Amino acid sequence: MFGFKKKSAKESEENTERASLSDRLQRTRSGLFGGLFSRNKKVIDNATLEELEDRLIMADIGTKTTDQVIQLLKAESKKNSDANPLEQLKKVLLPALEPVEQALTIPESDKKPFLILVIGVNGVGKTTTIGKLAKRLQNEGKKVMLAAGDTFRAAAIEQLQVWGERNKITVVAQTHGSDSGAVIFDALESARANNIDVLIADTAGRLHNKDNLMEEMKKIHRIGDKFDPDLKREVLLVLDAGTGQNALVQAKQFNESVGVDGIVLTKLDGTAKGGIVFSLADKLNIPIRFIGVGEQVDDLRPFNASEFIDALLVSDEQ
Ligand SMILES: Nc1nc2c(ncn2[C@@H]2O[C@H](COP(=O)(O)OP(=O)(O)O)[C@@H](O)[C@H]2O)c(=O)[nH]1
Ligand SMILES: [Mg+2]
Repeated sequence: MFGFKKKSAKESEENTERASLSDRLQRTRSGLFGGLFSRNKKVIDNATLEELEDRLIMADIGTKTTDQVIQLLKAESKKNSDANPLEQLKKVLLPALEPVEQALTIPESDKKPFLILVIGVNGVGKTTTIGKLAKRLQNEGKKVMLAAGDTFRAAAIEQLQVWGERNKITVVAQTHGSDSGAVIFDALESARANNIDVLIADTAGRLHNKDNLMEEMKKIHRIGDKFDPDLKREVLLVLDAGTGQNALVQAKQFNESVGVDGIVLTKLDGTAKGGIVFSLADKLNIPIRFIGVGEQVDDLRPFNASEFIDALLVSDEQ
């Protein structure tokens, strides 16, 4: 870690957390910056800049952001040539991610529940994320209910039910093949009757073809209005970081069809393509609510731009 001096107990604790985030992001980190900068090498020379440029492109950061980084870094190193290159990099990278650091907040309201509609293609980690998120909200003292809106796959309903049982969270479900909108409508009624704070609804990720999937999502969205035109909600899109530029394509499609309020970027622990977070921030500017860095229940973390960048910039030698 660069630039850290004497630490208080609290700071050391935060550092341990950050260190473990950097472990989780190890593949992206070593792909991006591994071996490029040493503490003793103060000046960023042209060869290093060229190598960095290649790596940023390889990491799916996108050409535009890559150009910005390289240009800014060139200017920065001219201005202040004995600055720590990692600090310069952080200065350049942080403004790219800060605008999408916006936490998911559940508004205090007499009119419950708040609906979180979880959408995304098959296999990105929707159901797993719902489990993690439900637990997190429960720990914050919220009453949570789940709706098994992925009626397309029987296994998806079971997966959610198992999860609900383990954590003592009610799961509203109907049989495989039933109408997803009807399940969510039922769940909304039940949640209101039971004074539930947050209803998290799972949805299907594959329906014959893309148009079909988008139509279904629109329909489900309308169910909320039908239940209560004033229903407060969050359309939460789950994306698998490992799919790189594909994640960006999916985000555009879902955003155009239903409007996305927030993104969860999963599987950052297993991929070298974590740079996609920069592309998403640059191209779409949709808040990134959480990142998924593992399969365990506490592996869903609020997205924090500074922590994320620090985790990527941990120098190899320390
Ligand atoms: N390593 C890792 N695996 C994850 C993460 N999130 C989800 N997964 C795994 O991805 C697979 C698909 O997840 P699932 O929730 O069923 O996806 P869904 O089809 O979108 O509901 C499962 O094996 C999960 O354990 C993550 O952040 N990291
Ligand atoms: Mg699922």
